[in-house]
Amino acid sequence: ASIKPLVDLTKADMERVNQLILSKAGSDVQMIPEVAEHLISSGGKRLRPMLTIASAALYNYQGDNHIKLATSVEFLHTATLLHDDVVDESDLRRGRSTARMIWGNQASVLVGDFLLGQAFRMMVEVGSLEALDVLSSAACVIAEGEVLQLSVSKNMETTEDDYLSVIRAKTAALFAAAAEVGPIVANAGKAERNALKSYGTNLGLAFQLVDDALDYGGKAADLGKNVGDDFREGKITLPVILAYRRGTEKERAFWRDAIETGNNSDENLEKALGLITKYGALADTIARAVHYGTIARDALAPLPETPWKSALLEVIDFCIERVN
Ligand code: 2DE
Ligand code: MG
Ligand code: MG
Ligand code: MG
Ligand code: MG
Repeated sequence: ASIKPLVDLTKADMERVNQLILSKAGSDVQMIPEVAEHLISSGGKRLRPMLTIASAALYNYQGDNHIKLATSVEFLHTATLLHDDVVDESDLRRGRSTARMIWGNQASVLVGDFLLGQAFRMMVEVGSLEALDVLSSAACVIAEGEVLQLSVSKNMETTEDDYLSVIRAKTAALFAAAAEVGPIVANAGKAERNALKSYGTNLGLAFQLVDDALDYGGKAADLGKNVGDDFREGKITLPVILAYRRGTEKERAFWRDAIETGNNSDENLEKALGLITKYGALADTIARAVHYGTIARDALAPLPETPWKSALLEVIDFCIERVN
């Protein structure tokens, strides 16, 4: 499966989005475009803004507001990444040093704040209170998800439900909002909004489940991030929850020592990977992603068969099969 049908269909609009991204990342304060462009021009997939463009096109939207909303969505995403790499103390993203490694944590947080402000200004320019509501609510929910994740970090008693609440908030909320604002600008009905919201939510859940599987099972060269970051951070993701639940008493003691006490040496990462493999925890994490992918697919079932719909359906499989 490929993202190419979506890339091809959104090409003309995404060129306009990219222009707007560069212009709205501008500032007389030189460090702002410098830091922002480091991340903006680092070869991200632009998946979320493409969802906005596609979900407006699905309902034959003819104006320009979807360009601004797609740009807002990408700015929200970029702001979260700048902040995320500070919170996670990450060194690598998209195969490059993170902004915080080059300019420091302070610059990363503050440039993220600038982009957040610009995102909201563009929403105001669009003038849809409904779109503003959906995107500003998503910003709050994302932050809540990160705080919830922080509050359960290094706690091996974290449940699968806790984990799902975290990823629903920190990742799925922005996918959902990106997809929902399309039908909103296109003045489609409530049922159409809900269909795209459900598609986005479930696609986002699948996306983060795969992200969490790749953090253990991926290759650094593909990922552009370090393998094992989540382990070193003591982040409790589904592969860990499943391996812990299925482990022997001795293995469970190992997990508590590694995650709760913080004995996260490379040797222990290897051991953790061994247990995750032993209990099929990556395969089952991917199976869960497939499950949410199916719900995303079902959400689009009522929509007419168009190239846009096919492209959005193919994105589901792309997100599940991706290696980065
Ligand atoms: C990705 O998780 C989650 C991203 C959300 C980050 C949001 C923050 C709050 P990962 P990777 C930090 C900021 C909120 C704003 C600006 C509204 O697994 O593996 O850490 O790509 O992602 O590092
Ligand atoms: Mg991170
Ligand atoms: Mg994070
Ligand atoms: Mg991750
Ligand atoms: Mg991470």
